[in-house]
Amino acid sequence: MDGSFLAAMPGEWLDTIYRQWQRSADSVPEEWRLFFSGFEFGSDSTYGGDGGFDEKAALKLSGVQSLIYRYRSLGHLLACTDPLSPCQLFHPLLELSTFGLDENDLDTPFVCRRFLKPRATLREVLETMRETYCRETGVEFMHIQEPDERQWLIDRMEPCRNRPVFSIDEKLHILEKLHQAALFELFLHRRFVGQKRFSLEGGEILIPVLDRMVRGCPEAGVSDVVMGMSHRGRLNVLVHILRKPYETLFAEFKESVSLGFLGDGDVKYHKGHSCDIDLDGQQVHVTIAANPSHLEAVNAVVEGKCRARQDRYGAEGAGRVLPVLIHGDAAFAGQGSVMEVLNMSQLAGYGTGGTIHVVLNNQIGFTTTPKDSRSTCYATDVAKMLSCPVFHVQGEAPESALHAVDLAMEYRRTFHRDVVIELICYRRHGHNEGDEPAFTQPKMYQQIAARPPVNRIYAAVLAEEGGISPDTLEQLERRVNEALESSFNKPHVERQVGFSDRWSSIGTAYAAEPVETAVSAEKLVTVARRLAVLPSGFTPHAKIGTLIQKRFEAVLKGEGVDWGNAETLAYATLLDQGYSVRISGQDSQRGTFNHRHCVVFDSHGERSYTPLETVVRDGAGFQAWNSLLSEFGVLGFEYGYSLETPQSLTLWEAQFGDFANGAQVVIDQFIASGETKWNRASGLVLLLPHGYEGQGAEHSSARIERYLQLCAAENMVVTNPTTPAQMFHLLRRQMLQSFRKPLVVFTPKSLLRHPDCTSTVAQLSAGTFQTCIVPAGDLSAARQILFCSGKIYYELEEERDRRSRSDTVIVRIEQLYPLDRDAVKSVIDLCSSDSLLCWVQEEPENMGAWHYMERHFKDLSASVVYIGRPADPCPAVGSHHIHAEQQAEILSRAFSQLDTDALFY
Ligand SMILES: Cc1ncc(C[n+]2csc(CCOP(=O)(O)OP(=O)(O)O)c2C)c(N)n1
Repeated sequence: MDGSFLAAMPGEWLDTIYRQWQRSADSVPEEWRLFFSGFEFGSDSTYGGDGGFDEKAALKLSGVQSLIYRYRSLGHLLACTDPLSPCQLFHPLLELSTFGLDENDLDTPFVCRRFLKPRATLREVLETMRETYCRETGVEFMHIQEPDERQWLIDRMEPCRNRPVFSIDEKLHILEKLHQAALFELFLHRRFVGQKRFSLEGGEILIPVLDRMVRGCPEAGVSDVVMGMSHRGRLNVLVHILRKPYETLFAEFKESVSLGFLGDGDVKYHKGHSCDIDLDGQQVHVTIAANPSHLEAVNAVVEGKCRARQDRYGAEGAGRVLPVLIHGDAAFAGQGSVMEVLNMSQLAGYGTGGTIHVVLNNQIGFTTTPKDSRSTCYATDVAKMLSCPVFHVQGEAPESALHAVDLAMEYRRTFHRDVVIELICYRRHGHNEGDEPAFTQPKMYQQIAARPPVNRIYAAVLAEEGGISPDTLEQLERRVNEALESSFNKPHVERQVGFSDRWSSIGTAYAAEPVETAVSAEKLVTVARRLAVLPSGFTPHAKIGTLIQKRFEAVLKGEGVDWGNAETLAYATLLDQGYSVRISGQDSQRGTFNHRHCVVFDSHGERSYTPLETVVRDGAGFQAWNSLLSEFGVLGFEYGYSLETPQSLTLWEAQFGDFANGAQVVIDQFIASGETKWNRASGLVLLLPHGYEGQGAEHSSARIERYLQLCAAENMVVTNPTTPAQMFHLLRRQMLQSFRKPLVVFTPKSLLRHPDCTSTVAQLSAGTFQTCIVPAGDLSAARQILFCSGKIYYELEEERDRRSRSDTVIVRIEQLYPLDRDAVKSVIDLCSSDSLLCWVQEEPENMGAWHYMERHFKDLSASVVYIGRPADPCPAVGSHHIHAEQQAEILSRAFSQLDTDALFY
């Protein structure tokens, strides 16, 4: 605070905050506390002798206070954390002269506020600060705005100078872990020459770090650890942390192992694993999520998995389940999904009680060095958005790293917030072992080649410290090598992968048989009545009150059940049967198009009420969350949630289906292919608003074509239902069928309020989801059949009635994949051979379901005319007027096709 700043402050305000400080120092911000204490000290008539004011002494005192503050804030800039660079000894902001101090002040005692001692010499202060913040651990924590959290950290770092004393046993354990990490890589290198393993060498410290975390679980009250990481060092983590037997991994290298399931499988360094570890009688379940190559994409999945487990454990869940994410430095700084997931940390619908992030900073990403890959000082800077501590630890200082782990575990447990540990190390080889890093980083790799591995460095440190015999040290290394050698020829035990525990009762194969999804009218009335009752004194917005009543009346009357009503009844009846339901997405509580209103708000306050919670059975729950404005992160999260919850309907809703494109990675690499790669099923539902209503390029198409392109081997189900009853049965089917496959639902927008788009209670209380809707009647009498899917059906129907075209039959394909080929075939077989067959769609020819359906029609030897918009790089036009013309043209073509040979282009 300089003089000009103070001069600009309103005197009255300054006076008020000064009085406030006098009453309670802690009630004002820290900078003001320091300022006022310096001010009073300076005005203390007893200081400086003779009742006079010693300005010089006051400035020195305030300099010492500033120095303490500055080292806590910026001491990390002098921390010696990079094994490849000499330690930095100077920083202009941390020089004594910057604080108006010099060497002559070193032995002067000063009064110190908020320091270890109330009085200390400058030398003691400086030593404490430098040892704590400028050795192997740099800490960023003064951006945290909670004074308690800062003080909490200070109290745990400064007394031990961030370097606690470890017992001999602990040191030997650390060395054993380092030997395991290092010797395992050497072993793989020797035994499986030329095979990719994404070696951890250079970053072996990761193993004792994770080991410490897992061992700290019982004390932290953690029973489950859910981890996510990419390729680097993953094999090492699998065997040494997840306890995957060496022989199983070796069998994978020898390719002498079956996948344990039918499917495509995945490379070794993407596979998941889990184990139960007994730690002095306490069980800790540790699991690592399978992940695809796309860096950082697994983060949200891990968070979703954790949250599902936490929800299962109830109130103590957040404490019991620990999410741990391991990142590469380039990926952490570069991938946007990192920020999306960090942003979930404190949100009621997505938080997991704090994630521990470990950034394995090997100072390179493939061949790119930090100067080309980030604009920030640290690879971890994005994490500071959370006001959480960041520990930067030298990658050859295992004891310091373990101290950071202990702090991180305790911090998370105390404050339920994220925490970051950056391990600054190097990568001994190229990106993979076949790559030559000297092509691009010749100097760096000369330096690395000359560097002894960390297990040797630490063994030498222990030898020098004494207290451990050379024999003991040697034996330790020998034991580690023997374990590797003896496992090489050991037969491995095949392990069933996937569909265990909560999944054991779930079928693995898709089955097309209709599922009993109907609900009796009596039951529907009972649940609808319950949904219509609001708590006493609760006054919703008048329109919402009416909507709630109308929904109930429709069920009582047995007709006029609209989309929102049917969807709500589907959830309610599933909840009533003991299933849980979780829906999340942007504005999903109300529904982007105002149709859901599953959470209602009191007009006289902030109170909200969720009627569906009243029909929940014991042990289940209903959750509806308005999500953060992210598709990639949230869809990944919900996919992760669905992996843990086979008996829960998990739904993600896109604001407009178009925006799911931001989550394409999750769709391609998890949803569509997760089961064939990893044998992990998901019953996740994607609700994707779709339909051409003249809203322009990005509010029209959910890109039906993209989902259909991803479909094969019955990996997922893609639907385009056209009636509320169909939606009701479809959602219920998702839980009641014997298997779980992701379900894509193209949901309507204008149909939500279309007068013809209603269903009767009879349609909910009988029948099931119809994959294809063929109107009753004699097909052979039809002159033309219009096949279509989705909302265009209503426009075709209206046009048909307007033109009195009883010669035309409209067939709706409600489930696009797996296609009910028999149903389509029987339409083709039953109609006359002279009938004209058309496919009508709103989407441009290169989009929508046309090319997909064309293939099926060809297989059925049916010649089908395309009617729809011409091919276009853009899904829809921007002008409402042109949209209406195009729409009219499609309808006109659909009903004039019999009289013309021309296609609509
Ligand atoms: C999204 C994405 N882009 C590119 C790649 C290709 N790729 C694999 S590893 C890697 C380097 C990652 O660097 P870093 O995060 O520092 O981890 P490291 O490999 O150095 O441990 C790259 C670019 C990928 N797998 N995923």
